[in-house]
Amino acid sequence: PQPVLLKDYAPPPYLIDRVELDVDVREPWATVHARLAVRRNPGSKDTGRTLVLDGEHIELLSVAIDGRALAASEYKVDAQNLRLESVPDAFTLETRVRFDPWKNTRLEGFYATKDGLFTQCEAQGFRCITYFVDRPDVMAKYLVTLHADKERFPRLLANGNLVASGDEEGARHWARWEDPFPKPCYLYAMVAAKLDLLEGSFTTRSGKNALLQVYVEPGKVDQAGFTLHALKKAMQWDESVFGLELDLDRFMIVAVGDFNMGAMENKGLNIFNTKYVLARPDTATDMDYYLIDRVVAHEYFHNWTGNRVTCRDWFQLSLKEGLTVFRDQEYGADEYSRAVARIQDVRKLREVQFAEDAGPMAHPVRPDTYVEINNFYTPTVYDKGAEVVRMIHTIIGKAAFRRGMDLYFERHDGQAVTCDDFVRAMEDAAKVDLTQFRRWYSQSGTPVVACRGEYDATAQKYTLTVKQSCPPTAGQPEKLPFHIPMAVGLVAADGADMALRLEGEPRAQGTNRVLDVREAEQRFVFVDVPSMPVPSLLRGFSAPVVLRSDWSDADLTHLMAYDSDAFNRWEAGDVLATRIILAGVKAIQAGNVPEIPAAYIDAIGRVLVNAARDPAFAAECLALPAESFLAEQMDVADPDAIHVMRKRVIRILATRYRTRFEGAFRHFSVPGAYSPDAGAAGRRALRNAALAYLMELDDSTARALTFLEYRRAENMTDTMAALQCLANSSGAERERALGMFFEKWKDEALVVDKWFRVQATSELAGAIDRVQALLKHPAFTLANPNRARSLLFAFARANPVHFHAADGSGYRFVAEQVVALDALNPQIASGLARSFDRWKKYDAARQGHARAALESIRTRDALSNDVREVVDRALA
Ligand code: B3K
Ligand code: ZN
Repeated sequence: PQPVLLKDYAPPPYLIDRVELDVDVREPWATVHARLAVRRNPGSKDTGRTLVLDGEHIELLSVAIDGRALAASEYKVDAQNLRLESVPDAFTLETRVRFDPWKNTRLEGFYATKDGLFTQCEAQGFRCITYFVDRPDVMAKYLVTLHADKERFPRLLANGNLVASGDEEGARHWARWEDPFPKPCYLYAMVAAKLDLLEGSFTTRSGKNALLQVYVEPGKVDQAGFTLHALKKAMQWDESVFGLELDLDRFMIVAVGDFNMGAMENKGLNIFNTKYVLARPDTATDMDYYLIDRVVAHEYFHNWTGNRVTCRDWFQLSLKEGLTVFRDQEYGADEYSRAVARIQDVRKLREVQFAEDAGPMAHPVRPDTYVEINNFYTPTVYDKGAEVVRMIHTIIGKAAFRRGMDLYFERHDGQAVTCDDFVRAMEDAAKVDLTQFRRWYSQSGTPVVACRGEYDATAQKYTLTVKQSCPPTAGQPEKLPFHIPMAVGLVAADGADMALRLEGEPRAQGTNRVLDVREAEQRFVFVDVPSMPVPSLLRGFSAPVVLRSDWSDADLTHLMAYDSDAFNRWEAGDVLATRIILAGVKAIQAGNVPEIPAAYIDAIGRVLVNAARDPAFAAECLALPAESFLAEQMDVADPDAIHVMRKRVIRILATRYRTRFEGAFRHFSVPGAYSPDAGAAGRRALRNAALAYLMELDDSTARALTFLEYRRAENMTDTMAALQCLANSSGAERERALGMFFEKWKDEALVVDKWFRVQATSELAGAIDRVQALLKHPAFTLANPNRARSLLFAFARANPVHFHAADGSGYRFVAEQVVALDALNPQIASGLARSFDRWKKYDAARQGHARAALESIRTRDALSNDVREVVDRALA
């Protein structure tokens, strides 16, 4: 297949203003009758008279123009398109198609699951429902009528408002929905299913009463309450922070167990993976609750950033995704702990997005080419895209950012626009020039910012020299300097922030300020600096860059203790831990005994002593950098030595502070009824971090403590924390706990997913054999994406020491599963194939095994475009 290029964008020659669908469900068929109001696009330069519609996996039954049925000779149809020659300037096009939703294992378009039929149209699934001009710059108003068996499919839902419904012959019924807002077809949704319902309401600030509905599989309403609560919080937040309110009379969330991703923001009818809807204290962890809150907010926020203002083309995906992630991050920061939320988001960005940006799938936030658009719903488009929006916020400030958002909606409501339109609204509202800043949208790769500080005691000056560079990435050998907002402070020996005055300024301006780094090399001279400071750089992680600085270990422990920026207090510890582990890895490789500086051990001791001030933050400080992150820091990654050294640090800390960890485990218990709020979750996080340290000693006392905890735990957070420790331990408690867990939860799919995951990520020897055995477990199926993720993705992404086994067994196994999955569901298969992204980071022998595994995928015929693009790029 030919790649699609951004530079080839042209407006559509024909527009569709109105869509009437009549959908009839009668197993095995869904029959769709579409009436489309089509007209020439006055904005198109194309003067041809051919209308090309997209359509895949559907069988064309009839075509008519303005009521006249066309003969087969009057159109051309193939596996991708329906072509009509010499069409009028404006006309009504009618088509009838049918397809079998029960055979749709791709979970794209309209597909059947155990409780009924659901849609997923983004990015290009609508073409699997009817013939259409399937691109986001074609926006239409929809009127949809659904017909189905009443007993089997009691709920008939589509976007917008219910306008009529009734019974019809053969024990069937129908419902008609009208969406008053024009929308791109990727936001289309319909559901015909048997579901239970939880309802609520929300009065918007302009006084409109909106009906809120959460639909879940029968018997699960007791797990839907938190989602309804989160939806109301998100509605409230968007009104108060951005002045945005719901524009519909009704907002629906439907949960489905078979879903390719997290959730989907279809207008007025969001469809969610059950993982981001269902929660009860005994089935969901604190992290599950937190993610539900963020995802519900994210999808709701899309109603304005994505739906009211949408993307002109798929290269602009970050226009809605980067902006909406930024919005859900801010929501999370306001609802929970800002510092902890930021630490977690940055950890993920650096573990996953930085690796993507350094690998074969590297692409700009606004990609300029793709083969399969579904491969570009990436950490770069989402999370780096959010960082780019955050940098604009940092550069122009909160008030100007809000004016920019207002201007963006004023200009573009109801339109399909570009990332550049967004930046222009921000520029115009703030009266700043973001010309250079726009390079963040077009250049891929993670910039490296190297800082060197020099103190001149006589002149009382501190000079910070900042050099930026960006490594070459796929298709981009050279980069131009970025505009980088760098938030900094200078920390004095007593721990206080110094007043900051740059040379040439009349007076000091606060103790925390944002430097505009624009050149390849730039100097910032601070004056009136009374003593040698320790610089606190890139506070709050103000730009998505790799920061290098010449801090000593003592500088870092000073920042850990005193930095007024909480993120940088955590970051100093993370930098120091990374330094120690990487030095230890070198020592191990050279056959020496690694050393751990006493200053670091003492600093962790202080974290424990002060933990009560902010338990959630302390828990983050106790979590060492991930193995995957450490691997990225090496020229040739050594997964075994990283694993050994990282564990050694944990064990040394556990031995040294055993009493303190035991004390923390007892002290930070959470009495009373379970609540997922930040305070209670933070105490549990600390307590369970302490337990994990103790279990690293893997002696009988620790195992007994953990097993007891496993049995007495009353919520899933504590249960899973204990089970995870036991799954990594060699004692007999392991099998007992795993057996008890499965027996108790075998009917709760999301909990069974946890059971698979905890085994797939176990670091014990023989992991791969156990994973292979679990493939044959009666509860395992490749057809359910959550289940596939819980076993296969967990192994390939979160068990580095076994995935990268030196004999290549991990690679071979995952390659086989990519092929097996591809036959069912290309999107999920291609996600798994991306586990090979960083294969060139490893030694020659591992590279040989990885290459062979990738080749074994590539030589299969009937490979999907999704997997082919990923594998071709990896092998290029
Ligand atoms: N917009 C959807 C993602 C669609 C993915 C298509 N492969 C969910 C979200 O970002 O909110
Ligand atoms: Zn989104």
